[in-house]
Amino acid sequence: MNKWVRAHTNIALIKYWGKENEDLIIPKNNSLSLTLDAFYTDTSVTFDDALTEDELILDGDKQDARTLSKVQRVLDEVRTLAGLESKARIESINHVPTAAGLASSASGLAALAGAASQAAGLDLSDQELSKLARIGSGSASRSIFGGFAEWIKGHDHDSSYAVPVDDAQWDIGMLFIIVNDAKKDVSSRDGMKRTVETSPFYDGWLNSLDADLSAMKQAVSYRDIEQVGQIAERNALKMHATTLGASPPFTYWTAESMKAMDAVRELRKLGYTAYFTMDAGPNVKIICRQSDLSALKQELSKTFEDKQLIAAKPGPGLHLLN
Ligand code: 2P0
Repeated sequence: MNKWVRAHTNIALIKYWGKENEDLIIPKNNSLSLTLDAFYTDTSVTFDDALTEDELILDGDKQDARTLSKVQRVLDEVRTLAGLESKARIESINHVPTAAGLASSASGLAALAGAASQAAGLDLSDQELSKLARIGSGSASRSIFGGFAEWIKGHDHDSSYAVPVDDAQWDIGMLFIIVNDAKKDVSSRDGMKRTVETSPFYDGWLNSLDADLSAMKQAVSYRDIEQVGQIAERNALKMHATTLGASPPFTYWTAESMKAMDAVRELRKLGYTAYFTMDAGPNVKIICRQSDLSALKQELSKTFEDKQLIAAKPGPGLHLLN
C-alpha cells in the first residue's frame, strides 16, 4: 500500500515572475513565501508494470494529456533517479474550498514530488524534494517547507531550490477575498514569459528585488508584521505593473479586485494591520495578524459574502499521512 503525502499551498510575499531557463524552471529572481494551512493537496502514487501510460486521477476524474505534462516532468525525474521504467498511477485530492479559483499547482506538484519519490523507494532530502517539485512548477519548490521559505534562484538544476526561513509561529495570518473563480485568460506560465520578453518595465521590477528581499527577510526575523505587509504589497503591485507594459498588455485585475484592494485600504484606516497581495488571478489576499482574522472577516462581511472570505494561518511542510 502506498502512502499518502500532503503538501500545503504557499503565497509569495516576494514574487517569482519570470524564468531564466524555461525548461528547467530556473527563475530570474529569488522569491519568498508563506505556506498556509487552509489549502492543500493529498497525493498517492503507484508505479505499476501493468500500466501502459501514466494516469492522473484528480478529485476522482481522470485528467487529459495536457494536465499530465507538468506531472510527467516530475515522474520522469523520479524514474531516472530510481532506475525505474514502470508507468505510474497518481491519485490526488485537492482540498481547496470549492469555487475558490485558487491555483493548486504549488501544493499539487509538491505533494507529487513527495509521493512519487516515496513510491519509488527514494529517500530524498528536503532540498532534493524541492528541486524535484520545482521542475513540475516553480512555486511548488517552496511548498516543501512550512512557514516562510525562500526559493534560491541558483543557475542550474542542482543549485535552484527552496530553503526554510522562519517557522511563522507568531501572530501572522492571511485572509483571502475570493472575487472570481473563472479560469484565467493568461496562465501564469504564459504571462511571465510574455512579460519577460516584451515588457520594458521588467528590468525595473528585477532591479528592485534585492532590496525588497533583504528588507522582507529582516522584517520576518523581527516578526514585524507592518513591515512584512508593506513590503509584500509594494512588491505585488510592482509585479502586476510589469504586465501592463507587456505586448500585448494584460492584467489579472478585475473591477472586483480593485474593490477588494480598496476594502483593505479601508481596514488600514480603521487601524488594522492589513496589506494585500495578488497572484496570477483576480483574488486578493490580505496579510494580517492571526489574532485579527475574525475581526477582519466580520468587517469585510459588510462588503463581501461570507463564502468569499477564507481565513488561513501558517501551515506545515510536506508530510506523510497515516
Ligand atoms: C509566485 N506565481 O511566486 C508567483 C507570483 C504567480 C504570481 O509562481 O511556470 O505555477 O509552473 O513555474 O509556479 C505561479 O507560477 O509557474 C507563481 P510555473 P507557477 O507564487
